[in-house]
Amino acid sequence: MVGRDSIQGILFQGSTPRKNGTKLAIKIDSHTALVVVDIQNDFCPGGALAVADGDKVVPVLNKYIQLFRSSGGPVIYTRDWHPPDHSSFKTQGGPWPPHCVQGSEGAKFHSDLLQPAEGEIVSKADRKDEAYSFFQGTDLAHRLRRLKYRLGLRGGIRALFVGGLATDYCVKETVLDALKLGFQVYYLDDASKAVNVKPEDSKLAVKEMVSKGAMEVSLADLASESA
Ligand code: VGL
Ligand code: ZN
Repeated sequence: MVGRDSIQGILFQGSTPRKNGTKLAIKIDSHTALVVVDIQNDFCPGGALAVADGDKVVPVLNKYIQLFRSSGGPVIYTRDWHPPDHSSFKTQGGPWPPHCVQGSEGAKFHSDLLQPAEGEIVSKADRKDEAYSFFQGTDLAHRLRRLKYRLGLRGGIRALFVGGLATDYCVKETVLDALKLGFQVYYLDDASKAVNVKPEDSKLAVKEMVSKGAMEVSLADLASESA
């Protein structure tokens, strides 16, 4: 049954009641942006910093991308985009094997991912310093503000849906910064996988995001209904 809070178009409706007993209902429209985090070859099986089952999120993210495209919600693709001597590389005393080197095959988006349109890509950690959040050292916040004017939006972008690789690094830090900036943030649990340097890292990351105000959601929570 369609409740009295239903709104025209696509509803984001929790199939299970949330903590306060209410169901979630959020319309995906031009005020809601999707952030597809680092779906790059190096984070997928066979890559330099492979996340277990990293490629499994590709078809799921493609569904979110199609949903946002058909609902008028902006889509942003982020990428880890390091110089060959990046400070996070073991060769430079950092914690990671060299990965996502600018222009390399490993830095390319997974070939099954619905590819970005021109202007939808945000690159980070493209100089010496490490950054896990896509709000750090990038123009992402500025771009989200600019979308408001380009789309003629009253109120601008209010909510961000964030999913991808990896839950315990770039997804988490991007979500936490987005919350600090005042966005409503939805963490896409079915579209994210963790590095899990320690096996419990994924769980801890989700716990932290949720405790700071993000909502954990999946495609199964999506329903399409009309008023
Ligand atoms: C990432 C480790 C190193 C990520 C990037 O995208 O989560 N993780 N660089
Ligand atoms: Zn990196």
